Amino acid sequence: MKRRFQLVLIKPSHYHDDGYVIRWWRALIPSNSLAAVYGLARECAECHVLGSDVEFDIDAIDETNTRINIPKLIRRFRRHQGFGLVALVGVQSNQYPRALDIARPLRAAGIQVALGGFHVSGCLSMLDGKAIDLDRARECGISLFAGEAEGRLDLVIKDAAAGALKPLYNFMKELPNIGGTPLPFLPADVVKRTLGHNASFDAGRGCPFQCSFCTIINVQGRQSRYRSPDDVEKIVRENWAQGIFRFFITDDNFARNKEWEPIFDRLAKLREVDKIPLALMIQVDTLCHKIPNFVEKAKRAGVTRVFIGLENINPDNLAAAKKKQNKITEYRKMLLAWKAQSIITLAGYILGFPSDTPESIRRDIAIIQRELPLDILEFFILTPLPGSEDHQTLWRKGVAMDADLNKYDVEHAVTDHPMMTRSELEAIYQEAWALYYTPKHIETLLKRAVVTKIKLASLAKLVVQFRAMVMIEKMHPLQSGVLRMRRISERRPELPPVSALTFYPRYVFDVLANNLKLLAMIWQVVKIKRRIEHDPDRHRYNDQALAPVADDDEETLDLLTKTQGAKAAIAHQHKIEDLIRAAAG
Ligand code: B12
Ligand code: SF4
Repeated sequence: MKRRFQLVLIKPSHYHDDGYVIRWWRALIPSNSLAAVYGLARECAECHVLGSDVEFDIDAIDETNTRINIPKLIRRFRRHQGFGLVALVGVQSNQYPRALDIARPLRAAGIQVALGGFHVSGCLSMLDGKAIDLDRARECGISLFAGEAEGRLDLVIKDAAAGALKPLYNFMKELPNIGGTPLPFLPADVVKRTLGHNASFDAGRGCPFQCSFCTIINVQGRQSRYRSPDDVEKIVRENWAQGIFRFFITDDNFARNKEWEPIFDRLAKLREVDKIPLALMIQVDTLCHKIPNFVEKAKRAGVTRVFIGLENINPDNLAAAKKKQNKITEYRKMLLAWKAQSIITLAGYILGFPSDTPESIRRDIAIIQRELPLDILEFFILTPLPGSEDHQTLWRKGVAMDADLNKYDVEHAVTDHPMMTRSELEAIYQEAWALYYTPKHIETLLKRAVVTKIKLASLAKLVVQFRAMVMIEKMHPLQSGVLRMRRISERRPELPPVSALTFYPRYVFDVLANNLKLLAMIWQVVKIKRRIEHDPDRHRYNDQALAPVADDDEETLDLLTKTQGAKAAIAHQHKIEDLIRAAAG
């Protein structure tokens, strides 16, 4: 009889403010970290890395949509005399406390556990090897993995099979090339537990910029490493064979992927020649429209949604975060370029930069609504995430930061702000969603969608999702899903226990109340959508945001006149234009 190595890959979720694990009947997007490690594990099994007399049983579990049944897992490992490994995959800082709670009973049962992802990698890249809380994992015998697993997972699996996992695997100094490595993949039954039947893959890693709040550059580096167009085609075809044709390309900045053009060309061929109805979402920077053909080729490749790291409209704030590449004078040009291709624009917007106040944030949101042709705005609280330069600076100076890693989810204030208390910052963060997603502005967004030929139903769905999640479920839309699942056993162990008599009535009430509120919200947006669809003048709609960029924008737009930083940015731009003119003679 062949021995069977049990490889269970778990992507942990984290605890909501209500004390329970965030888990849904259907989550938003499948985890790409899980797909990446699953793809590598599948290759290890196919190559028989443990010899020809060992077979693999591999499971991928995403806790955001699947319950981790610990007693069942323990029974399974006992049946196989502990021959296997539980890998806690893609663990972010906010997920680290939950990951340890999953690991503890497994370790107590003698099961081998390894843990990797951004928390461990970020800490080992920027801190002292102990911070933050890494010793907690070591104390219960969890093996830590820092860096990327391409070309290394077999080593961990072999050590686990020999019962000799090392306490630490640290590959932070050797970032692998990812071209030609096993491809990210998740079986259809895992993908089916998410909404919209999406798959995800990273076509590249690394970003050349140096934003001080960013962890990515310190974990994945600043050089572009990429998959080949052949690799990307294989990913698409393998998913298409399971009926999946929508993809989230997770590169933090696809515009700086050195292979963006051949990859787009190949995707365009798959759409136009092979008739795969691709629908893609990508992430880019605010200067992407300056790359010749980038936006047009994105359209041909099948991009329907683009996420832009806008972050802020005040140049002083952008400069404070070393995000000088974001030029507010280019924002309208860039957004109009995407609109011209009928692509839905989503932008990240960070609150809590040093010169932000509740008043300035309210003013800035109103300016965005009026003057920027942007569809979806996503708010985040500026957070010193472990692995970022910001965090390293505060940590070295000994500045107080919240000790609870569960709160490092970019939705909580975890350190002091010069102009606001932590609760004021959290309050304006909550208010920001309500300020942007008003019924009036939703109507404007849908009217703009008609004239820019964006499918009203697609935008309406996104608007509901972004409005509802924060207002009803008190959760960021990127953590969202359909029908929140809660179990009494998934309450955070540090919190006082709750009796079944209190838990179940509260749970039933919350599910009913929240879903009724959601239905009311959907109905409100549907009514707005229908009103617009029946308006005979809908194709003649115009407003300041949709107007072409004009020479006098810098005198008429609040975007370019309301802050000192904006005025300085305009003066700087004029100086550069003068120098270019002088150089040209
Ligand atoms: C795609 C993405 C999402 C997607 C999907 C989630 C996912 N992880 O795939 C969505 C939109 C849902 C999302 C949501 C959130 N995200 Co996100 N996301 C990303 C993004 C852009 C890519 C993730 C990815 O696929 N990376 C590529 C994979 C291959 O890298 P990896 O995860 O590090 O895994 C490699 C190694 O670490 C290693 N490895 C990983 N695990 C293990 C385990 C073992 C045992 C071994 C041996 C090796 C190993 O092998 C892998 C292959 O090399 C990253 C940024 C980034 N560049 O990674 C942010 C990032 C991970 N997200 C982040 C955050 C904060 C969030 C949210 C909390 C935001 C919010 N409030 O909504 C939520 C959390 C929701 C959730 N359930 O994850 C932060 C985490 C920072 C930190 N220090 O914790 C990041 C780093 C971005 C940032 N702002 O800095 N996210
Ligand atoms: S542009 Fe985005 S990925 Fe690049 S350094 Fe800045 S925040 Fe990080």
